[in-house]
Amino acid sequence: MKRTLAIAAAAGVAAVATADIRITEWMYDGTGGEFVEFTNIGTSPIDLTGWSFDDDSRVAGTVSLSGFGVVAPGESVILTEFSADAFRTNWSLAASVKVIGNNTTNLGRNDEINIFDASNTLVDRLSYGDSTFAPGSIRTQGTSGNAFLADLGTNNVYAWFFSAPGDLFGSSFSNAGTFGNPGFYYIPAPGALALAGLATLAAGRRRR
Ligand SMILES: [Ca+2]
Ligand SMILES: [Ca+2]
Repeated sequence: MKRTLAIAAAAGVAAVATADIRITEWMYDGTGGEFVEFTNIGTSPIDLTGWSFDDDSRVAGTVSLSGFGVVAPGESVILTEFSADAFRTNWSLAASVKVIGNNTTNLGRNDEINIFDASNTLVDRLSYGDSTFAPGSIRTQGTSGNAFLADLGTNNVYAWFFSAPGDLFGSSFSNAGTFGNPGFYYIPAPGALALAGLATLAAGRRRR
């Protein structure tokens, strides 16, 4: 394992940790305050003490995420340029939703979201830029972007789509008129996808 990491580092390839924290939503600009959402998609609590965020400069330790503390399975937490209280008020979030506010390492139209664990190892990355290097991908200005579970952690911005009324993520308008679903991520129940697959298969058989 150590040898693998050393080889990856020597090759300039970012090693990706196995911790189950993923980038699950982002809005790079908006009067509701730009934000990034991280979710524990695993089945065990994860302590984010010592973890950090950076944008496209990719420097571990730039913005501390220690304030999130232990993130429970399924829990979504928020990093935003607003104050934490203003953000919760804007999106009508409960006080229990963890928000780290006043982030000054802001996101631009073409930028990157990086999270690092306490060992400064990259855990997840999303590179985006609808105009520069990913033409045709979404521009999350005032409306956030989401991706489904299977597409998380792949750094494929084309798998991301706009929050929409009635979606599985419970999207709604903020007081400022921006649209998204900070504080919640939709994780299908175990077996739900398999059941959906079987239903599709059965429907196909009936058609035949
Ligand atoms: Ca930036
Ligand atoms: Ca969300």
